[in-house]
Amino acid sequence: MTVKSINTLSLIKILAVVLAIGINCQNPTFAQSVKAQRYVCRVVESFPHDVNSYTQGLFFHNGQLYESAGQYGKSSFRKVDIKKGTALQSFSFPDKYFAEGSVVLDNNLYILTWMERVVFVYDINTLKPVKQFFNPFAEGWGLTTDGKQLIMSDGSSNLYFMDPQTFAEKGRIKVKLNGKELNQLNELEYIKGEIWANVYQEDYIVIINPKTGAVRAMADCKNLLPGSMRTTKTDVLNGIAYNPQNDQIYVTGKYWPKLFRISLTK
Ligand SMILES: [Ca+2]
Repeated sequence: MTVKSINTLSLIKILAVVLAIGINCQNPTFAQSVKAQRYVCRVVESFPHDVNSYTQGLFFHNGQLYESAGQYGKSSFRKVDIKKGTALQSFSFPDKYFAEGSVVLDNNLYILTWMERVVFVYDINTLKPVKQFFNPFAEGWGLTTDGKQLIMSDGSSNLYFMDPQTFAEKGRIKVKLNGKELNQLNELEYIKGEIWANVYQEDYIVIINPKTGAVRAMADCKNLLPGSMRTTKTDVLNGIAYNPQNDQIYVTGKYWPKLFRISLTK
């Protein structure tokens, strides 16, 4: 082998590596191998929360907190007095519906049902029914919006971007934590260009890149609700709401006696 041929071979190898890196940068698989930053949830302020609410959806609209709650025979939607933890206005669902995530987009309130495949739509100002959609997926879990599309979880590692006019799928991402698929994505909140998600039965929240599905960070929330406030009925962490009016984030859990305004620290 001549010196020239070695150089040519080396050049080809270098080009191949450069090309591979270039391709990987475009490839979502590469993006999903990012290692998640770790944060801890800290309580900034505590509020009372209805201990009988099996929290499924939590969000702010025009500075007002709203919550949907699940379980057959107990599902409800309420406009919440955050200082008292009581309902200013509310309605219940027929026993056959298990209400899930909820969100408002363009004054339409969307509420998912778990396995009934119905998506209820109401006027958020009057809480009067507007229409219903068929959920093309077998289950509905969490719901949020980026201001254009609805973003839905179904208990898998996928997040679906849904057309608010038709409830047809417009796209999806597969969520990966440290390169591995992350299942059981539950309540959602779109916060400043990222999707925050509860993971069912886990004490942490993940922060997801909506383009690649990569988890950019995870926040440990296991110390939020003190042991002294837990009973045999206390269920899992669930419910994230962002209030753009004060730039603050609120979280709670199913049958939790408290709702917390939180900050993340390293
Ligand atoms: Ca939410």
